[in-house]
Amino acid sequence: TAAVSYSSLPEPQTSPDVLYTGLFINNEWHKSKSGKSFETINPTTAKSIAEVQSAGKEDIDFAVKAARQAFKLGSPWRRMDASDRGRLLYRLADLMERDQVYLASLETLDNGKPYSMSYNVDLPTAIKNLRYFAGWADKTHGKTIPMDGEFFSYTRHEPVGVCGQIIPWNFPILMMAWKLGPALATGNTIVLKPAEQTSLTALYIAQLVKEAGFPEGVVNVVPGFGEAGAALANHSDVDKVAFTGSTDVGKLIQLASGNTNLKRVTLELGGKSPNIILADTDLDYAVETAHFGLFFNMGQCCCAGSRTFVEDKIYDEFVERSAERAKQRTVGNPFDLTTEQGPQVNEEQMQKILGLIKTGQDQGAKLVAGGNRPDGLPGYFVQPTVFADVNDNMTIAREEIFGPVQQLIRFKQLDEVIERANNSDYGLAAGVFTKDLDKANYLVNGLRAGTIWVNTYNALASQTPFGGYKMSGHGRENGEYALSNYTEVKSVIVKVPQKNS
Ligand code: TXE
Repeated sequence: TAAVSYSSLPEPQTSPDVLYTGLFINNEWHKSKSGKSFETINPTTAKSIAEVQSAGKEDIDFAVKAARQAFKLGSPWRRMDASDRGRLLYRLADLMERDQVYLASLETLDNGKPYSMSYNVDLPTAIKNLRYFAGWADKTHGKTIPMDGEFFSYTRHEPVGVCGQIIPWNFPILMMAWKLGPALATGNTIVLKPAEQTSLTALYIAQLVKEAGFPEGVVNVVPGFGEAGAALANHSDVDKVAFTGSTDVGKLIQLASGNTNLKRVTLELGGKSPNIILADTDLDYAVETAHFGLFFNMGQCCCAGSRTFVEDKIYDEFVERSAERAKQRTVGNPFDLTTEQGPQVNEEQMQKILGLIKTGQDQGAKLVAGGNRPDGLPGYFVQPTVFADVNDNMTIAREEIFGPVQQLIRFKQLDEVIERANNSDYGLAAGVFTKDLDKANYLVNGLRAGTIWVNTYNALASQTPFGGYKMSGHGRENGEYALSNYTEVKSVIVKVPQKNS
């Protein structure tokens, strides 16, 4: 996307060493107290890469204690100048840049995404994100307020405290950066749980946190399954949980907060985003951008444009060109620099996607490209798949597929398409393609989603907030707005002998 800086591509390390597989607590590596571990699988080959320690409830307790200790009044972290918190974040970003080839290679090995993407997109955007929030560290502050009465009042923006951060597997490094940046810039301490499918890069970055010089206990990284996430969400000494993942688990996290200490909760959940293509648009560009809007990252994007609404007049042509483009998409070894599409993250996701493709066919949608696993590839690959003649009520138009499956839906009128686009439990993102400014603005105002792209898709950057309406979650990541998710506002009111203007 335009937001990404493309650099030349150095050769990947196709079998990067796995250096860290433990629990990172208090800047040290630990084994799980239960002795349990789990395999992390290479989705390209379906073979095991390494054994990772599996955090249980006792390990979460230990990590939360470390984070609480680091947050104590008078601790090195609490007494540090805000500008120095920023410097540590800049240093972490520099170390990630130093190790960009290694980290991008490890991400590709563990997640399956093309190395060209992990090197050119995931790493640079994560690094920029940390730098963006590093800059905020000493630039976010409260206000002095002309309060009625003989008082002087001001606000302090204080860190929330110990933050649990539970992240998914689709952008492991980037989601980690989105969570660490604003939390550390504002002075919180962290217990972060990576997704069980993709722990390796988070663990390597944990070691970089130590190398950068963060005091012990400020960032703790605990690999493990949902059980470990649930222990964080239910922990009474955790002040906030930030979660990115499925809507079902998001609901559990909010319930856990209500059942325990009403910890603050921010959620970034699923989507079924509409991408609306009007007949006046540049057809070649719209076909290519809608393709990218859905197939990027193997379709494993919460904001994927997975309901492509195409105006009646150009519908047939759009279907034909989209199917053609999908058939040309290169699928294979993600370390091959010409590969556009690697495997899905694991077998479970692949099976879920294949099941939904079957449902689409059973419910009468017309398969115009793909539909199966490609021949001759051992990993969890799914062919780039396109459905035409999709109706709003079909399962494939309602449920998040999270795979390389495009739904092309016909519409005639603007009013009608706004209503149909909004007829979803989700509201994460939407796209609009038109040359008519009035129509674009009408759609922008009518669509209920946290991000609206006009004549582009998937353009994301650190400066611009991202988050959902409705069941896509609440709270915003990125941008100045993200800071408020990690601060409490304290009003301080001081009696003065005589107030003057
Ligand atoms: O998600 P989970 P899964 C969607 C997508 C995908 C579906 C299922 O549709 O097909 O969710 O994916 C942790 N308490 N998205 O099963 O389970 C888990 O260990 C606390 C959209 O992978 O939500 C992992 O770290 N935590 C999405 C994280 O939650 C729990 C990205 C996400 O896993 C937990 C990923 C519990 N009870 C999937 N159970 C997006 N919004 O980008 C699991 N976890």
